[in-house]
Amino acid sequence: MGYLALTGGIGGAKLALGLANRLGPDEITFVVNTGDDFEHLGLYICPDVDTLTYTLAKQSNTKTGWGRQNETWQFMAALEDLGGETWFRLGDRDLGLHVTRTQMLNAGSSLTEATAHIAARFGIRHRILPMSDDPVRTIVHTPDGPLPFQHYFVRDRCVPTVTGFEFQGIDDAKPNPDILERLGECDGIIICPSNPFVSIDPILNLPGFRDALKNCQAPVVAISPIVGGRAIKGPTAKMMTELDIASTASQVAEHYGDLLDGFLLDEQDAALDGTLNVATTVAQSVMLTLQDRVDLADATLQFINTL
Ligand code: FO1
Repeated sequence: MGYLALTGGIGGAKLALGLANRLGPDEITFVVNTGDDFEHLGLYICPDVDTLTYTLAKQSNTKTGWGRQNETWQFMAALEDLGGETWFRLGDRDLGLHVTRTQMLNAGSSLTEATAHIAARFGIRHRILPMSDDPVRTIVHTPDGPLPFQHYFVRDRCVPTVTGFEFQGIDDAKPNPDILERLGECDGIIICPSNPFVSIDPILNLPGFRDALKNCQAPVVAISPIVGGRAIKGPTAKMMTELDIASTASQVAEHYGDLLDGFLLDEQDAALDGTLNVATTVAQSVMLTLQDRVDLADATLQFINTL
């Protein structure tokens, strides 16, 4: 049956590409966070789904980690001239994807259907499953009040102090049924090196998801997004500090708790190997090249097969 990989954001997409290089479309399915999604300029934007789509299509802007390569910005320039909102950058080619998805959703397609259509048009054969077809919106709580995720992450550049998170709509959101049926017969679940709070927790907190994970026989392995006390990319370490949690790999393992059967540490945290409440292994988890992504995928799969 193969593996399920839970991912969100740029770090997760990097490992996803390594896994997709190693495993065929029937051997691994990608479950993507949709808590970052928002309606903007009349468009339904799904950043983590799109980051993974562009990454698997090898069309992502590897400098920013999001959006497309070879992009042009005429739409943004025209919007600027007209006094529109340009804090969230939408490239001209990227815009084609958002318009297509928004049209499909307005015509009654599910997010899963729209995502599958777009992935197929990019020639991606692996399944990209939104965590749910129901809307879930991550809200970041700050001393100055709640912020929708993209306002925190992009408009305010992760500057506000985080005091907590809320996943609006999650109590009424059903996990994607395609995922639950796969959970029952998969060989392993990989929690990619994504932000545990805003990329993975929205998936884990879907009603019934955590229990389904616990009940499935397959081992669950997470790759630490924290290396040597720092996040490779994004606000994970800053969030942990602001939440009074030490920004260490061991605290990430603690955060996932008894869900994990294994935890992969970067070489810089090798001293932690064997000291946590969960089985650990050590590998290079900083992914600069495609080979690094494939090597980390290999290390992850080897590790899972020992559990
Ligand atoms: N991230 C930014 O930091 N600035 C942007 O202008 C921006 C635009 C954008 C457009 C489409 C898209 O799919 C992602 C985009 N992102 C941008 C990334 C987005 O904020 C994601 O939520 C992050 O990748 C974290 O998951």
